[in-house]
Amino acid sequence: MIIKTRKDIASSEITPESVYRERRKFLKSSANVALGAAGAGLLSPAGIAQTGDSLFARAPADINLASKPDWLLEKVAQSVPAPESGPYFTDETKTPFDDVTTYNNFYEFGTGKGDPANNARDFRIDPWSVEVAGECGKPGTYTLEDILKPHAFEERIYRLRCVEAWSMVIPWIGFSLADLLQRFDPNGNANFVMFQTLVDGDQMPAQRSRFASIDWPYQEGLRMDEAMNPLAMMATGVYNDVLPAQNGAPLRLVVPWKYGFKSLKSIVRIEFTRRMPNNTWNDLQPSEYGFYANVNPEVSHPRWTQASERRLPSSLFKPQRIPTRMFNGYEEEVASLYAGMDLRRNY
Ligand SMILES: Nc1nc2c(c(=O)[nH]1)N[C@H]1C(S)=C(S)[C@@H](COP(=O)(O)O)O[C@H]1N2
Ligand SMILES: [Mo]
Repeated sequence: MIIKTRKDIASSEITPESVYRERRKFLKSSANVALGAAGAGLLSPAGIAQTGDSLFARAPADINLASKPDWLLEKVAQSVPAPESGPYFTDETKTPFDDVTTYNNFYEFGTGKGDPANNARDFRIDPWSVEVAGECGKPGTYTLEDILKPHAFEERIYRLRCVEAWSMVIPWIGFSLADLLQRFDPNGNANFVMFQTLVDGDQMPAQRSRFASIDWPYQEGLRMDEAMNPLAMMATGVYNDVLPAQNGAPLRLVVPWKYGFKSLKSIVRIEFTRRMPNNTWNDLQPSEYGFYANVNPEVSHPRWTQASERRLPSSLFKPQRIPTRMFNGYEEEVASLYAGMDLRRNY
């Protein structure tokens, strides 16, 4: 049986990808010269952003990685599109590959939107391992291959809403986080699960900076029932390829109903905990970034409204302001997780 998949008509295939990227690179670097000065973001009182987003901070697009393991490429190539009928698909216009991979938040590589793409060129994901710890039956150190091998990959097209009020539509490749967590036999005390990003000052320049105000590792947690919701995804690819370093290679969370900062990149540690874990943004500015961080148009950030968002690509000349939806449009899937909770208090 021959099935025509969405992959067959991916825009990245209409122009050969390398040609497409080279052309964009050229256009963009000319634009940067003219507009670069406008790209410096607004620092918050704490001296660190979630800044208001900077419009022009861009870098050349690339798949930034020292190498891609063959077995991973093969698995990614075998991924199938998720059914269009459910929440794993949207027919909203996808944010182009180039924007997805050059407009990033990944503070380990710098706070500018273009810094991750520029500073992560030779990022190494081979070898990679993940430590699993805490309230579970199968703690230990697992190689990336141990982690990924048993799972069939699928492509899911999700909205990503950053707390800074911009958003994208991204075709991720991966699988439900629940399927991974179950393999470690979380026990009855596992009320939360906590994730940590790699700490490696050799590869991540902001981690060796004396000025970084983040207490590395970057860490985020989810309540166990949130983590087990099938919408929560472990992603390992984007746009039919492995993840570029700037998007969180080789393994990242995608929690589409929450602000982007919960979707932690380049995971090296997973811990099941009894108590609510600390998390990076909440530690920095508790009044601005809560543990839950559910997308909610009715609860403003202290310094800006969350009622609408700038959908990328967007420019000064062709702005795309759209209303923000409750739980980022995934209300049907996740609202029941918060039944009876005051979402104004639990922001
Ligand atoms: N380790 C780590 N993970 C991170 C971040 C970060 O700075 N460090 N930024 C977060 C924020 S604020 C957002 S909006 C998303 C952005 O993901 P993207 O660059 O793939 O679009 O990554 C999240 N994950
Ligand atoms: Mo974000």
